[in-house]
Amino acid sequence: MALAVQVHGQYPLKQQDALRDAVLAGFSVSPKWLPPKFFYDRRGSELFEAICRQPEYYLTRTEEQILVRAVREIGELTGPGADLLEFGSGASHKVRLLLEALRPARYLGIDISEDFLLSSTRRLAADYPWLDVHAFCSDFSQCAILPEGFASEHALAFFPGSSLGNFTPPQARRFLSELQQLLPKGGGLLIGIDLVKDRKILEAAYNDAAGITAAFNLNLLERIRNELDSDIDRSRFRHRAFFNEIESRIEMHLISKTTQDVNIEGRQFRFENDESLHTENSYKYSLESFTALAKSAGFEPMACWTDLKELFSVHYLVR
Ligand code: AVI
Repeated sequence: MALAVQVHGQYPLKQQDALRDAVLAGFSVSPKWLPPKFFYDRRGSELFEAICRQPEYYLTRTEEQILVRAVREIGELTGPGADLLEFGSGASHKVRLLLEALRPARYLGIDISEDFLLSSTRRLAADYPWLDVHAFCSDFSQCAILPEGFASEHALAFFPGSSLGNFTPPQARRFLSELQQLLPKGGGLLIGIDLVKDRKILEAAYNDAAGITAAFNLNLLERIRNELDSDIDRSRFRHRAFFNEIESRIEMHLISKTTQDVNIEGRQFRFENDESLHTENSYKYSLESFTALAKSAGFEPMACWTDLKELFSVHYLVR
């Protein structure tokens, strides 16, 4: 019976150092940019959970509907007793849809947001006393690794939410091939991928009427102000998100409302009026382009499920 969560490895990360290095580097180039992994402090993780409940953000509910429909088939494909490894586990909501049908031997939640990871896995352990629950705080955008002893024989990696879309295509290929090498022969990857669609639907999802995505984007500046020595002021920026059709990605930016100088760790950075800080890409794939990517990383596509409108897809790939 699982009474507690076993915490592994890299925990705690030196996130403050990583944030400082990324801000100093990203603000020194033109166009200015920051990697999206820094969205996820506790407040950012909570805002992301709120985004997932917005009516415009079809991704979460569509993926959940697909998983509910496909779970029995997934269980037949994977069989019981696996190590279930969830990358970017966040609130560990979606995995709950799989647990009863998959009956894994162990669950490992992997996330960059330390306290969020711990509270979510603790709740999971309390709700599923038969499950052996583990937590691994890790920045898998740098390198996909696992605590020792995991995925040695029977493993299923779960990477829901189209989080792969936040990697550039070369980063996505590298991550998939690292993951492929971590899995035992016959090990599987169950992955959610958002699909290219009408620009209106895509842009609405990243510009919800309640302003939650805007708050999520602007929280990055709050985080810089709180964690670094900085006077950056979120009220002097606005949220912008649009679909870049050529690159097949939603881009999120923070736009400076004025010409301003921002101080960070003793250095000064000039933002011109309307200048952008590029904070996120969210790549959208076709079924064919994702399958080709997965194959190029060494995976064999075994099954794929979509909703009737083909908004979202879930793929089962094996090593
Ligand atoms: C986590 N990731 C897949 C989300 C996405 O849709 O790219 C993050 C997000 N950004 C804005 N809204 C949601």
